[in-house]
Amino acid sequence: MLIKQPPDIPGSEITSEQAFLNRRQFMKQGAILGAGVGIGGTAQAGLQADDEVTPEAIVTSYNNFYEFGTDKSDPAKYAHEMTIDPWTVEVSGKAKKTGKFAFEDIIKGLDVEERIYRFRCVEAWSMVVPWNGIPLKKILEQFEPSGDAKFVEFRTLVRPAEMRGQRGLFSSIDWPYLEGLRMDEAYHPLTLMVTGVFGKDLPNQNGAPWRLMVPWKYGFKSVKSIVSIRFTDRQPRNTWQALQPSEYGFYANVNPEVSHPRWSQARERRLPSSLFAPNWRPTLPFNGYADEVADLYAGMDLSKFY
Ligand SMILES: Nc1nc2c(c(=O)[nH]1)N[C@H]1C(S)=C(S)[C@@H](COP(=O)(O)O)O[C@H]1N2
Ligand SMILES: [Mo]
Repeated sequence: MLIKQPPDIPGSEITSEQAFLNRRQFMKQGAILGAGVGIGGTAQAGLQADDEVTPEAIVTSYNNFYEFGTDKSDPAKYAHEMTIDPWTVEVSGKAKKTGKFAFEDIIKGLDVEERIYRFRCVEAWSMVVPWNGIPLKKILEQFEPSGDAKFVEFRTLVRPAEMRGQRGLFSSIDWPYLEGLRMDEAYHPLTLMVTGVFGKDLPNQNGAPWRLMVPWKYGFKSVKSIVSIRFTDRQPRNTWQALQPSEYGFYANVNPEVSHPRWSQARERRLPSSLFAPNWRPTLPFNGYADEVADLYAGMDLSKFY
């Protein structure tokens, strides 16, 4: 993912003693958590028996949000500089209702659900995160997309004055950060527009006030701090694909059999993980959600559509 620093170098690992302590603390709470945060229906789809929720301190401090810098610790340090109120979202393209909308008007009246999802970054680390959010379908339907809307595209805020990673020529990313989904992926019941985490408002570093979450795809699909939703008949050219098409595609479905050109995707480091005790585990097809989503890709060669 990273351009100036390969993802497998030890410096990017969480090595602190605190991380170990958090993990041990968490394991002690595991039994309580299993009983107390039991949730039904699709909320637990894909979770494996040994999945434990990643400590909140890690979820909110080990981030990728290049608008604030490329180091994992940069977003937590600098994302508070981003103003999220007021927040306006522009809806455009192939839909009946388009225009500029206040964020709170879009989500008004829609139920926020808790979904505990496995989360797998293309860099081969992973977490388990209790997100709060609204099924994307419920949000998009309000705009009445037309029949020829085959894809939906999302863009992140561009505001260099508040987003230091967008200043200057250091970054090779052509802002805004852009991502897209096929409409059937966007309407899948697992696809969530996230507004919170651990039962609280989403911290800026995690993509406030709202960000996408598609649990069977690599993390880069889950675009943060969205200000634009566009319905289109053409497959969007997403940021990482534009940057490095041989390494990142449009689909980005988690797939242990398709290696990244620079590393294997067969296994992942479940955080907290340290240099001395790397918490490796096998990566699962579609990140463990194959039963729910494999049908979406029936007949497609997933080594070609990566
Ligand atoms: N706008 C924007 N969205 C983004 C990114 C980014 O750099 N900018 N990074 C992506 C990547 S690579 C990952 S792994 C996830 C990280 O989400 P988290 O920090 O909440 O764990 O956000 C994704 N969304
Ligand atoms: Mo990522």
